Amino acid sequence: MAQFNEESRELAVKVVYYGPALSGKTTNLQALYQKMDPKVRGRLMTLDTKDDRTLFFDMMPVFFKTPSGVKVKIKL
Ligand SMILES: Nc1nc2c(ncn2[C@@H]2O[C@H](COP(=O)(O)OP(=O)(O)O)[C@@H](O)[C@H]2O)c(=O)[nH]1
Ligand SMILES: [Mg+2]
Repeated sequence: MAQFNEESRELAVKVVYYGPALSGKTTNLQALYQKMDPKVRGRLMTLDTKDDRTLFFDMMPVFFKTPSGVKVKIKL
């Protein structure tokens, strides 16, 4: 999902990946968090889903501004 607000020049992007339990979704997000510049990444929110896999998801916001002045907000 991507939305661009021309007035505020903000681009909001949401990237959702889904897959079976234990297929590496959380591990993937943790690896991205480790590699990402702390200046652009928000808090990695993970919930331990060992007991109840279907209810929860992980989320990491990423924020930065492009050289042309567009504010980019990504939710992974
Ligand atoms: N061999 C291998 N194991 C992985 C890989 N990615 C994740 N795992 C392991 O698979 C298990 C489940 O991963 P997890 O990220 O919790 O899966 P999720 O349920 O999709 O979030 C963990 O024990 C991980 O260490 C991978 O690329 N290779
Ligand atoms: Mg997980």
